[in-house]
Amino acid sequence: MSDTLPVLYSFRRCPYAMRARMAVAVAGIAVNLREVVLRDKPPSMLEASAKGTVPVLVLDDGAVIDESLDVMRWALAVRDPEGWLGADETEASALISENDGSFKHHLDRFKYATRYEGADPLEHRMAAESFLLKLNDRLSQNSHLLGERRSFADIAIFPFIRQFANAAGDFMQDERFASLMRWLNDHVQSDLFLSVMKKYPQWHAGEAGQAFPD
Ligand SMILES: N[C@@H](CCC(=O)N[C@@H](CS)C(=O)NCC(=O)O)C(=O)O
Repeated sequence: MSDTLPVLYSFRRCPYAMRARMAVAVAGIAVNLREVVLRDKPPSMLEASAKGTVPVLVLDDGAVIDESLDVMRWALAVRDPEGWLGADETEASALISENDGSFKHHLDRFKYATRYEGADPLEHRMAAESFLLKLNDRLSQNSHLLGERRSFADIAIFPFIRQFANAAGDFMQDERFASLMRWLNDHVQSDLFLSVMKKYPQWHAGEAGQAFPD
């Protein structure tokens, strides 16, 4: 594999890394993917970005992009074949800020309640509902969050809704979430998502990494 490809440090199950991988894949940008184990982060990743979160993209000129939304924007600036950046940017940012902010806060405390002292999972599930219903309302009017085609906001948000739905089980089968679940299932079963969820072994220094997308 060429040494000049950008390097993408990623973790398969991380929703932030998923959205970055989907943007890189839709743009058709070849990268060298290094699968990270979060409790055993490679020193080269920490040298590139000391905050120690995935995804991290290291470009061939050494520039580092270590926020998933920035990785998405970088990839789509190279090529945006489906026009993901064409949807209303203000609405997209408002939805993504709420997703990454309060919804993610409640998702973590619902899903991993034991990691947060005093967190009551049901309280956090209830607090997350307003965002889910807001999305459901949009999705009962259009097949995607900002219109009839998938765009930046759908891809940035659905990996987190997937995590929530996996943890919430039957709760999400309620009729109130029908449009949201239809949208979620479409994304989870999409060729794009399946293509970025292949399993790769942990990368170790000195190894070649994986050709992505393959
Ligand atoms: N704001 C960052 C958040 C990334 C993030 O928090 N990723 C998690 C994994 S899902 C992580 O790497 N956590 C570090 C750790 O668990 O050690 C982004 O959008 O890229």
